[in-house]
Amino acid sequence: MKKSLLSLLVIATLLFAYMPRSYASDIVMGGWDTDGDGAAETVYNSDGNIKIKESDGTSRTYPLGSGWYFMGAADTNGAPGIDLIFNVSGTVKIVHDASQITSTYPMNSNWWLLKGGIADTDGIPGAEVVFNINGTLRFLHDNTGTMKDYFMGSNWILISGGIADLDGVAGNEIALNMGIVDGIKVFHESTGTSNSYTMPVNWTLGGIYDQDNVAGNEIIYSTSTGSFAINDRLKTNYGI
Ligand SMILES: [Ca+2]
Ligand SMILES: [Ca+2]
Ligand SMILES: [Ca+2]
Ligand SMILES: [Ca+2]
Repeated sequence: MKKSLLSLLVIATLLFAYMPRSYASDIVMGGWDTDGDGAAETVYNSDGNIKIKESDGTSRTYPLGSGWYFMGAADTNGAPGIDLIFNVSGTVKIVHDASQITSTYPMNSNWWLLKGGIADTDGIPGAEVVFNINGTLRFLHDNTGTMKDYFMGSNWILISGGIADLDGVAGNEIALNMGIVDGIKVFHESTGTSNSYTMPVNWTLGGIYDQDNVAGNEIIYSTSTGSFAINDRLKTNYGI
């Protein structure tokens, strides 16, 4: 009897010791150096607000409004600090913790983020955010607070891993599969131009990597007759 009472006391003490200290629903989203001072902050979803907490416990809070979805973290404005990118009910918002400014980009349309679409596409510091809006590529340049649209046609898909440096010049290109007739199109946002490559009816992507050991990645694919490389630096398509 005494022994079981003691056990209960021990259990009660342990329970008390390990009880959560507060019931606020702070959920960690990740750790990034959001203010650019060289040390990581912890970023929380705090009851629908974004809370950024320093290692010393101090914190800053950014309300976003309801119905947000975290799209990613990257330096988007080219200034020190990792910026946080959100879809807030169809509007893009970017939290800049270093300046404590939240930028808002109304999209006025249905859109979706390209896979791998948070990437530098113009060679100017800061990642762009790249969307597909009914066939139009939209580049959000947070460093200037502007967006640029380029209509690519209504029938294309991004090649898997197709946001990559393909010409050896700073900035990632966008490689699109335009279908049987139009082949592959490589879009250069830095110049607003694209190169097109005729493709056979049947081909299988092998990978996108630096095959020729010169700056820039090649698009490698196979057909029934062999293996080939699209080299956008040389604007050629040849057997390997
Ligand atoms: Ca920091
Ligand atoms: Ca850029
Ligand atoms: Ca490039
Ligand atoms: Ca190469």
